[in-house]
Amino acid sequence: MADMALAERLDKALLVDLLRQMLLIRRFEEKAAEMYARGHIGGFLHLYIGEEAVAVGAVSAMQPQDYIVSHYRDHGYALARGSPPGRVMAELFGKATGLSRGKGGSMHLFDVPRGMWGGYAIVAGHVPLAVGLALASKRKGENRVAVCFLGDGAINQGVFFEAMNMASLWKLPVLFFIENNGYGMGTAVERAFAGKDIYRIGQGHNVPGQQVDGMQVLEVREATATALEQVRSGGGPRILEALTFRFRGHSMADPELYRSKDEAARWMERDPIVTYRRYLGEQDMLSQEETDALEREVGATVDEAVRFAQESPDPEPEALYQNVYLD
Ligand SMILES: Cc1ncc(C[n+]2csc(CCOP(=O)(O)OP(=O)(O)O)c2C)c(N)n1
Ligand SMILES: [Mg+2]
Repeated sequence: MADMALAERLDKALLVDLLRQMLLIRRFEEKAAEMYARGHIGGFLHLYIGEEAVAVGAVSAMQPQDYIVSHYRDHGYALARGSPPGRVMAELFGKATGLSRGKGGSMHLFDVPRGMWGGYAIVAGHVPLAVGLALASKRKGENRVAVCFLGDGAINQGVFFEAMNMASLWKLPVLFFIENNGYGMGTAVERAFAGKDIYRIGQGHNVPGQQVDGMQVLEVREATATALEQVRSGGGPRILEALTFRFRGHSMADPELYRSKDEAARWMERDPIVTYRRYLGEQDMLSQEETDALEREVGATVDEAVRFAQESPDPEPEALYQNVYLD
């Protein structure tokens, strides 16, 4: 890995914690898939497996006051931001103890005290919301950056350009974090995007962009930190494009006929967790015993999250009328 110089600047506890977070997201979602298959989770479930280095690297570079506004493949951001796994699982189960009180489900995770402002299902519909938060931050003189995560499928929506234009015109503190996993549902990015480099999509609006390897957590972290610094210092919005791949289908019901097994296998060889764990081992940062202990700890956390979700009550019928309008 080319991370050596990056790793030398970080202490061991942080380096290991990044692995722990990626493992937590992976094991959490493997369990969620199982719970879905067993009928405990209804509606849609979009797994993030394979993309963990993006959420963990990016979120670890954010400050606590910053906002996350994300697309619907959102479990990784909430978990990386420190939302309790039990409450995230309970939301997937539609329980009253869920992060969004059981009303949102997998695609609508909200944890406002931790700066997680959703989880949105309408492709690119959340981009203006992120820009709105950035506008509020600027007007109030707050030091808060809105980090808007969107997929490669969202960049061709008109609303993305409208919102980006406004953000650039008014120099708003927003980072457009484009998670390019190669596909929007079953459509390859080359079949949907007429341009060549997504990270340059903001050029005409004076929004600089950069590309990063989304399979390497330390590189994502470093690139995000640099971009955030520039945005925070008043330079206006920026774009970061992370190249990554989802190892599972678009959602739980996807026969994956649009991509080859070879392509998936090539990306899986670069599994962000496997490569990073190997790297930490090579650097004498993590022994086999420590790795095993980490796996056990994460496994116990996920089991506990499922227990919490299963034992939690359904929302009361009256909850249907709550939080619909502002009182
Ligand atoms: C406005 C709108 N159009 C279509 C859809 C249906 N849809 C759901 S996900 C998706 C693909 C989005 O792909 P991308 O942004 O690359 O995110 P990924 O699933 O790859 O993470 C589409 C077209 C939608 N939810 N919203
Ligand atoms: Mg995509």
